[in-house]
Amino acid sequence: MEVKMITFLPCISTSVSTPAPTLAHSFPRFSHRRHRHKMSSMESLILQLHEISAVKFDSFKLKSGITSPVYIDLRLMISYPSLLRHISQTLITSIPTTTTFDLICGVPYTALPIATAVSISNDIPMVMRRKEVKDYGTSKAIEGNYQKDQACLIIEDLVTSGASVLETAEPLRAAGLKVTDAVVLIDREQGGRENLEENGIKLHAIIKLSEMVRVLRDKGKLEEETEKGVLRFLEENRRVGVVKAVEKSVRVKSLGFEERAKLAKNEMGNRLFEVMVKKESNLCVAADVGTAKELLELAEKVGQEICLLKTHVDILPDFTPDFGAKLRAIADKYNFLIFEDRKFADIGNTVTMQYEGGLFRILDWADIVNCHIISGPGIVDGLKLKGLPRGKGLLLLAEMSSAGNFAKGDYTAAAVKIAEERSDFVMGFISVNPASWPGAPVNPAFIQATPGVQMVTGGDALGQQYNTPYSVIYDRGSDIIIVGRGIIKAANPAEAAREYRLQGWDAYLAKCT
Ligand code: S5P
Repeated sequence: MEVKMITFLPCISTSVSTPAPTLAHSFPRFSHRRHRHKMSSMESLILQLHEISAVKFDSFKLKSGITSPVYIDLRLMISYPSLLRHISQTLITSIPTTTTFDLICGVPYTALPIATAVSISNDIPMVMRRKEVKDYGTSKAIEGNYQKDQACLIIEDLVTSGASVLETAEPLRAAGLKVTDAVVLIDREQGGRENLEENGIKLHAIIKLSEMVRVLRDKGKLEEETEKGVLRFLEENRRVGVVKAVEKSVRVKSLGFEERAKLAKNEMGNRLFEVMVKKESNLCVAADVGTAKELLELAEKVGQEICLLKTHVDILPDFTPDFGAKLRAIADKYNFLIFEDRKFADIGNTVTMQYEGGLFRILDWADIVNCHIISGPGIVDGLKLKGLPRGKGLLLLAEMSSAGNFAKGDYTAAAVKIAEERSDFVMGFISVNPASWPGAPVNPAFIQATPGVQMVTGGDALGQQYNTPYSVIYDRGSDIIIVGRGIIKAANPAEAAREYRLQGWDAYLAKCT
């Protein structure tokens, strides 16, 4: 392997701002001289990043699908310790003195070494946000020692839309920490600052992408054409980001669940909206426990917090014909609806029998069921034949949460069409990202319910993918969070359910204001 020799420009002094070991940290405000020092430090950082090829100029397809003339990969910095030290010192000394904090937290993964370097050289305690929450042991989303109401500064390497900073802020806030500031090495200037501001987080950026290209051009590292291309790209994409944010707020602001209840053509859809408003809950618990006995106990524990309880009745070895009546009594006591996640997928005639008969007699006790549309609209007509006269509702699986699934594009659009044509029985969808469906927003009479929800993003070993309550409700345009293991495996499911309910409801309120 070829080893490239790189000479780094001198690091800035590390002695200027080592804070006293008190709890709240802040750093001296910059004097004029410090400002000049900051400028040259920024320039030197830019040149070093360019030298190690952490910044590349070409045509790159980004995760979002857009083609960018610049690509930044800051993961490389861990191979250059003096650069990492330089970055961490520049980051921490650029925070204004008015900003005080007790702890720092790096956004996983790239900013973790930066945060660690800041923590060690400035004696500031650090906490760590887990990207994947274990479902064994302590199941903690935040690692480290902290106390409620302590202020936590978020450290990030690169901000585009600000989504990853928000994903880290959310579990920190859920754990009782205050998050009001984030410091980032590079701001791509594509709406991140505005998005974070809207969420109560002030962004302190060391390098703006536009400044970076100007410095590289001044230092002869970039052609004029390339500089212009990047600046043009930034200008166009900055606008896109802002317009999207505005569109989103206008769209979701318009209707709350109360108004949407009146639009629902399906009786059960109307009832569900009303339960949600009454209980201030958009939480559905996926009661995937081992026995009917445990399920009924769980329903008692979380009943107060939920609008829906979702069952998989075919996993209960101790199922008895009176299960439905027992669950119904608990549902009535706490005012929630029962959703049997049967995922029917057969032809119309067969599903009528599966719905009504067999061991489970789902039609007798479940308020809501769901189905795939793989077999065409006949499946919905079959279920409707049995369900509509009894006032039941149906959710169509328009998208799925598991990795590599095929429910997307035309398939999702077909589900919407089938629903529109049968809206007396179809009350909504199982969805993942309805805000991005073609023609979104979807008819607000339909309810969107989204599985794959935990306090932090991540997944399990079998392809499940998790998003946070905030991102599901606010960013992805859903209405209901469906939470299974995040609640049932928690040490205290009732408390966890309450936390999810509050987060889900706050995100809904944020959409409406
Ligand atoms: O696409 C889907 C659709 C559903 S209904 N992905 C899902 O995970 N589900 C269900 O949601 C799944 O069957 C399970 O009951 C629940 C998710 O559970 P968790 O433990 O991963 O939160």
